[in-house]
Amino acid sequence: MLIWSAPANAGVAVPVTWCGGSEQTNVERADVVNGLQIHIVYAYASDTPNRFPALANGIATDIAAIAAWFQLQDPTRVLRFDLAEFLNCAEPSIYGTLDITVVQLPRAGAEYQANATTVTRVSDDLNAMGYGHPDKKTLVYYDGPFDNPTNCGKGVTGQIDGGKNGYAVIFLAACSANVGTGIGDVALTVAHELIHALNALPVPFPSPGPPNVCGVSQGGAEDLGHPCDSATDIMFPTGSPADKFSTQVLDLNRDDYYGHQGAWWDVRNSLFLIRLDSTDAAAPTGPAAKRVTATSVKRIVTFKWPKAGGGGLLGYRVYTNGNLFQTSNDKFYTTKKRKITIGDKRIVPRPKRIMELGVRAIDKSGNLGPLETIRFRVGVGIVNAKGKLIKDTVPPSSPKLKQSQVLASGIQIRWNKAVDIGGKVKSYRLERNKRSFIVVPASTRSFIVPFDKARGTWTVRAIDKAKNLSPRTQSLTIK
Ligand SMILES: [Ca+2]
Ligand SMILES: [Ca+2]
Ligand SMILES: [Ca+2]
Ligand SMILES: [Ca+2]
Repeated sequence: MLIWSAPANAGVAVPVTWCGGSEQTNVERADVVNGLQIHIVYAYASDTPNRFPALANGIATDIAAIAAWFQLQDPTRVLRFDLAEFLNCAEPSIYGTLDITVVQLPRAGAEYQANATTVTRVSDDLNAMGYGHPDKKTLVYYDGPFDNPTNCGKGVTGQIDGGKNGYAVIFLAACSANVGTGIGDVALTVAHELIHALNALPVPFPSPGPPNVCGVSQGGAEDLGHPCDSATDIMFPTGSPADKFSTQVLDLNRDDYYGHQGAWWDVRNSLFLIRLDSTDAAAPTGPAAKRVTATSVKRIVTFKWPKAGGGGLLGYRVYTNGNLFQTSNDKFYTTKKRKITIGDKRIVPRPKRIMELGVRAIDKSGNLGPLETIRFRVGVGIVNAKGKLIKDTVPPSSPKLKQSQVLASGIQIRWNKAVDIGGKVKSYRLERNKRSFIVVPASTRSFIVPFDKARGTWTVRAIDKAKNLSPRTQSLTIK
């Protein structure tokens, strides 16, 4: 468990040595922090030198300075960063253990350099490599050519959850040379873009909205994404290399984007912030992996899971093929249900296709329980990484009743065979008034009910080897 505490010298840059040393990896390290978090990527164009070894300590120093400043602005909150476990690390600051991944981008710098498309291209390429997890915002230090020397970064607003749009990108080529000083425009820009990425000041706003956003009235362009009332606000549209954290504030007067009273999104509620005012630092337990399961009928998939433990449970986050099942611009996605059905215009489960389904519990302080995922082959069952069936969870199709016949010995109920895509039909269950009357082997597809027992409503269900029961046939009522 990590202990978060306000540094005594908050607001002053303290050099941090990154514990990874020269270690570089382009895949994320195992998570050690429970909660929605910010992951850092250093990404360089394929024809640009990798400067990460020279920048690593500076990135960690800047992040530590940002966190210290943030906590000074609001002692009840601090940004939650993705940390990793590094052995034999002597650095006392937890920011020495930031999980920073190093990615050589697939394209040459010329393809990233246009200001209008840099963020899209960089994030698309990182998403294709597996970044952009729904529980993470991604802070990218982009190193490569960039054609707007006055734009040091961009944070994407419009989405409060993490995921494939949850990016803040720093354009190192346009920033001044003070990366890693913990002061000056680079660290301030990182803070500014991260706050945007936590969805600060997304347009449009309800009316009334934030009172101080830039507009024609302030003598500037119609820039509703920033406050214009004071250059000391961290979200002021422009900065200078001489700016310092000690003179910057998080939402002057607390009326525009942080801790305000308005009806629009408040960054202070972001679950990417650790609640230092909460006594609940424990992650939920469960849901138990063994009982996370899915089944399907035709093209409707039902995904279900057992209850998680731990106090203050907010609900469950559900993922389909690596994306949140639902997203919203003004709510973090959770459901209190323990089952969802998938199959509409948005997601069409096709028979035999594999879907990856995941679930994890989240509590009111933003602590996340373990992520449990299964791979489900529609119409078949749960499969392993190679696609091999490990648990048949899907019942056979429903058999169809045929015309029954009156014989000398009784009434013969007849049905057509059912199909089980992943396995085999093992038997049929003849039911009277929805209760089992007899189970017969799969080779049998008729049964003669003696006249004295024939009164009632009759249905048939198929059973597969895993004992899954099909839906009922249409019914036959004998009076
Ligand atoms: Ca990680
Ligand atoms: Ca304000
Ligand atoms: Ca908890
Ligand atoms: Ca089956």
